[in-house]
Amino acid sequence: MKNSKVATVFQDIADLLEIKGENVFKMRAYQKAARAIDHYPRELKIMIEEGEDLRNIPGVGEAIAKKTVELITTGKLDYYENLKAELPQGITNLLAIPGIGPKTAKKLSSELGISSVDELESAINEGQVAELLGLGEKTADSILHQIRALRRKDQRIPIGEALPVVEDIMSALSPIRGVRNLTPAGSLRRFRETVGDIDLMGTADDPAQVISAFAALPQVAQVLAQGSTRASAIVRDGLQVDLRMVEHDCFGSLLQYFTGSKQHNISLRERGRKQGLKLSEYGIAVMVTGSLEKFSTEEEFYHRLGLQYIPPELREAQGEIEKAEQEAIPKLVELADIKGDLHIHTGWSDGHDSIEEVALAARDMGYQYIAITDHSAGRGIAHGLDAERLRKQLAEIKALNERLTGIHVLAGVEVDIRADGSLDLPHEVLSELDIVIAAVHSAMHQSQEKMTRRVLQAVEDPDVDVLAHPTCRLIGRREPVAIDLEAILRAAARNDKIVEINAMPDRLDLKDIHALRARDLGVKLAIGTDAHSIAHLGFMRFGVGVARRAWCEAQHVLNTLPLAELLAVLNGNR
Ligand code: DGT
Ligand code: CA
Ligand code: CA
Repeated sequence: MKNSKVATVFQDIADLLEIKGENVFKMRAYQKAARAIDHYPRELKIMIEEGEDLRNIPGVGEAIAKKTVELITTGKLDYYENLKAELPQGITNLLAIPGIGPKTAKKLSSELGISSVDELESAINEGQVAELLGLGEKTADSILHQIRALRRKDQRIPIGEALPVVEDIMSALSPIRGVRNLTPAGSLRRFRETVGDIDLMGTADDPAQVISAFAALPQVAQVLAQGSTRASAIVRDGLQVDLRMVEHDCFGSLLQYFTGSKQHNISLRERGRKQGLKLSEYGIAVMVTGSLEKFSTEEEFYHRLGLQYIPPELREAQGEIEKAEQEAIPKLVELADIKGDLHIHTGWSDGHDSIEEVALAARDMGYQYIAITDHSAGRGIAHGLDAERLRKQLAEIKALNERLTGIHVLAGVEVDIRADGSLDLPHEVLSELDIVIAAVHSAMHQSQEKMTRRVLQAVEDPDVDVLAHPTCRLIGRREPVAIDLEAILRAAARNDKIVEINAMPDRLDLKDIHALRARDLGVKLAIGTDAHSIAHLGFMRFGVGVARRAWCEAQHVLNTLPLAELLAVLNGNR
C-alpha cells in the first residue's frame, strides 16, 4: 500500500467524522496526518518493515501510528470500516470525487438519496443537483467534469483524442519567439493506439519563458509541477501533458530519450555500455574520458552508436536494434505515399456528406481516387442500400466521374456479412462494382468457431475484395469478437484477398501486431478511414501509424498504388 492510499483513508475518516458532526479537533488530527503522510518522502511500508517508529512523522501520534500499521499490514482498518457502516451507504464514493466535501456529500446523500458516482452523474444530467440548496448550475457542471476526470484517471486515452490536444498546445506555443522543434514524444510519437499521458518536447532560446507560457495557457486546467525546463499539467478531463524545453544543441538526445519506449531505451543503453558509452537525455558520455557529446538530431545519435536511424513506431524492443545494426530497417510507408481512401460513407447511408463533396475534399488532399463504400441494408444499419439504391448510386458515380477531373471515384459497398456468413447483397449487383468490402456488423457474440467460419466464408467469396475491421473492436468500449485471426489471414493470403487497417482511431482494426502478422503472411493491406464525413478523411494518419508499427513499406499497402495499378489488382481479383 502506497503512502497516498493511506493518506486517502485518513482524509476519508476526517470527512466522515465531519459528516457525523464529531469533535473538530479529532477531525483535524486525521486531516493533518493525511497531509503529512501524503507528502512524506519515505515509504511507510518500508519504515514499518524496518521497525521504525511512525511517530517520527510530524503530525502522526500514537493512535494514528497504530491505525497506519493495521492498515498497511492487513490492508484494512476496522475503525474506518465501522465508521463507513454507520453512515449512509456509498458516501465515500461521493467523497472520492475531487471538489465534493463532507457537506455536499451529506446533502447529496440525504436529500437526493445518491450513493454512487453513476447515480450522481444522472442526477446532474437531470438537473436535480443544480437545484439542490446552495449548489448552482456551475457547481454541478464542475462536479460532472471531475467525474469524467476520475473515470479517466486509470484509463489510457485513445490516440485520436490525444493527438488533437497536443497539436492545439503546439500551435499555441510555436509562435513564441525562439521556439523550435516542438514535437510530441513518448507513446504518442510511437503511434501506440492509446497513451498514458502526452509528452511534448522542444527547444528554445529561453526555455523558462516557454514553460511559463505553457503554464498560463487557457487549455491548462491545473499545473502539477513547474521548473525552468519542464512542467507537468492537466489540460482537461484528467489528461496530463509533460512538457520539456531545452536549448537547441541537445535536442536529438532529449527527443530520443523521451520517445522511448522504455524497453527500447534500456536495450540501447545496454548496447552503449558495451561500447564504453553512457546514454542519457543530455547526450552520450564517453566513459574513459568523461566527455559529453551532444546531438541536435536523433539521426546523429543513432549513428554514433553504429546504428541506422530507427523510426519511432519501431522502438518497441522487437528486434529493431539488431535490424538497425544490419542496416536492415525498411523504408516504412508514409502518409505521403497514400494515393486514396478506400473506405468512405456518404449521405446515401449513415454518412454526412455527398459523394461530390467528399470527392472534392479528397482531391484537395492530393488523392488520386476514393472508394465510396456505403453500407448495405443489413441488420442494425441505418439507411443501408439495397440493390436498387446501390445501382442508382452507381449511376451517380459514373456521371460524377465524367464531370470531375483530378480525382476518380470508385463505386463500392461495405456489404454486411450476415450471421450465417452470406453476403447482404446478390452477386448480380456486387459484380457491377469496382470494390466490395465485407464486414461484420451484427451477431457479434457468436462462438469463435462460428464467427471464424462466418468470416472465412466471406473471405472466400469471389465477390469480396476487402475484409474490413476484422475484429470489430472499439477501443475502450467494445472487446474484439472471438475469431481465429490466424486462420482468416491465411485464407486471405490463399485467396489473394485484401485485409483492412481501419484507420478510425477508436477502431484501429487490424491492430499493429495483427497487421504485422498479415504482412508476414503476404496479405495485402488496405488503409481505409471509414469516414462518415469529410473531416474523418484526416484519420488516415492513424492507419498509417498502425502500418508503420507493423513494419509495412509502401509495397505492402494497396492504396499506395496509382489508380491504374489499383484497378488492375481489383479487376484481377474477380
Ligand atoms: P505512456 O505515457 O504510458 O503511454 O507511455 P510512454 O512511453 O509515453 O511513457 P512515459 O510517458 O512514462 O515516458 C516517456 C518516455 O520517457 C518513455 O517512453 C521512455 C522515457 N522514460 C521515462 N521513464 C524512463 C525510465 O525510467 N527509464 C528509461 N530508460 N526511459 C524512461
Ligand atoms: Ca507518455
Ligand atoms: Ca510522461
